[in-house]
Amino acid sequence: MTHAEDARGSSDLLVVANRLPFDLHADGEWHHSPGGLVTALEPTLRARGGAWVGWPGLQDAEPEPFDEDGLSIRPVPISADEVAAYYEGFANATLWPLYHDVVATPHFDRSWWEAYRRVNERFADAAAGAAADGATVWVQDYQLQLVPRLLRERRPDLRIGFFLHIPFPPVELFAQLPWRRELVEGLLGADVVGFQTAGGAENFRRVTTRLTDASADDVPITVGGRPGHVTAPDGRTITIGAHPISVDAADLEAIARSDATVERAEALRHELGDPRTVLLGVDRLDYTKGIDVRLQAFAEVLRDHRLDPAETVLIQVATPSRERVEHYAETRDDIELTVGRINGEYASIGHTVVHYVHQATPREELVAFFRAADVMLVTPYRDGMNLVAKEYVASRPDGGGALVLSEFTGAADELGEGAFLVNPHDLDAVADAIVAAASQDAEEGRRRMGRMHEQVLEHDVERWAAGFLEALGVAT
Ligand code: ADQ
Repeated sequence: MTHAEDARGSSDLLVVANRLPFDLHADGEWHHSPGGLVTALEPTLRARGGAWVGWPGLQDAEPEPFDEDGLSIRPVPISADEVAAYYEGFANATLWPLYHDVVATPHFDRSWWEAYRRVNERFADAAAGAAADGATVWVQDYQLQLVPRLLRERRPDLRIGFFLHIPFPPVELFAQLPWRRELVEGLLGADVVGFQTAGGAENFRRVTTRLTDASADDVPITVGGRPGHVTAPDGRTITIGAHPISVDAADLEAIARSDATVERAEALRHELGDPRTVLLGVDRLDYTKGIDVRLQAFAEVLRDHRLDPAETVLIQVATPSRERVEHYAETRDDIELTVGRINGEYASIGHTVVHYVHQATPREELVAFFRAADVMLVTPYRDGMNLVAKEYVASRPDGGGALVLSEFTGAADELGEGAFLVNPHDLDAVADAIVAAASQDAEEGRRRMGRMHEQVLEHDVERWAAGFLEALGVAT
């Protein structure tokens, strides 16, 4: 890695995201952190000598920019106080619950808003300093909704895209936000604003005309079809589209097919005591994910003797997440209490009914879990997309397994035909879906899984990135 001061102002394609594709550790070492977004965008950015603008993940650190294999890394520093107010506060205790149907009560705090604006300005400054004349900038997610406008003010020559990874709520909920107008005007600084679902895109379009002086068309917005258009008060036209994100499906399929994974999946089932049915949940530990409802439904299924606790195992993998935000600590306590209760009631010596793992798990191991699971439980109260559902489906080229999926996930729009769709607020329905999925006819199951597998293999994350960039006018 070399320092790249000379790269300033020379990038034709930039991604601006809260986090960089590298994490800076306290010992000064950088570590690559490959998530879905990084996998999808890094190759395109590297091929074009592009730049990634983001926070290195270590508060108070001010590392220098550097180049790594054709990619310019432009760190944006964030102080400890700002992490508390901008990230844990405004992003994760105001916007996150508000955008997820107020599943938890959003907290509105003026000092958090000030920090959010200040940090968004810093991201806009960094992007403005790294972009070449007429460059394309793709801004990511709810932490940076003011950046499109701030960037346009600094650099009117740029082509700016924005993609929201979480749901965009109906105007009746969004209107609670004291700074609603500033946020919408922030997003309208972009040329293209993308959402996970057609519903989210339509919610946003409605919000622009209700809360600002913009006007809009009213064509139905569809995935892969027509986008909507909003005309901003300054006369610019903004394209509003639905671009469902996906996973690196071919890679997951290859891992799932490997001998090592097949053997590991078999060994796992054996370690679990060769149960008849293995159920699985994999989530960031977040109150929106509905981990509580699936545990309750599972307990009722056992209580009502619809599945035999001696022959059934549920594995719940829950990655630690946002632990300094109050709601998250409470959610963790509730889940751990419920797991303890279910095991207290239904486990026996030598046979645990719920295996609970509160750790990040390596990708290969996760895929082995997917292959070992008869039933995957994805039950969020609201979720922008839910990549776990797609990862599970991509990991089942064998046609085995079943997916219980909340209808309030973006993924339900694409996987609804093959999954057991449920309303996660309806405990009886979740319990029924668990039983139906666990006892499905094998042939019918293969048909359902085959259909979903094909959908995800065809609509993978590379196609998502290419589709958005094409809407922005970048040939890939
Ligand atoms: P998230 O809310 O984080 O993403 P999700 O889409 O499910 O939710 O992605 C989670 C990712 O973390 C998956 O790739 C999963 O495999 C991984 N993961 C979960 N638990 C893990 C564990 N224990 N160990 C290792 N990895 C684990 C947000 C939005 C979603 C949207 C994505 C992408 O909330 O709705 O789908 O962004 O746009």
